[in-house]
Amino acid sequence: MTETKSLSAEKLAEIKENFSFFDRDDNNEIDVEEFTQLLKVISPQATTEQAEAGFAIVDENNDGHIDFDEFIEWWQTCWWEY
Ligand SMILES: [Ca+2]
Ligand SMILES: [Ca+2]
Repeated sequence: MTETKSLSAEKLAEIKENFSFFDRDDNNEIDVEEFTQLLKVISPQATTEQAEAGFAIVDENNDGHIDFDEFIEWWQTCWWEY
């Protein structure tokens, strides 16, 4: 699932920066609360229900956290209005 090799170092650094920004407690994982805040920044009209549904999709291994690999996958596929 990791396609990090196809990403430029620049792109990877940019994603990492975003990941760190939204990982407010710096534990290298994004929990559902952090994800909800993230989604509301990207998409202000998003509801908490949408955030929770989105979180479940991004959290591919269902451990209740989005790790950096999962974040990269999602970031590449979901540009929306960002
Ligand atoms: Ca976190
Ligand atoms: Ca996960």
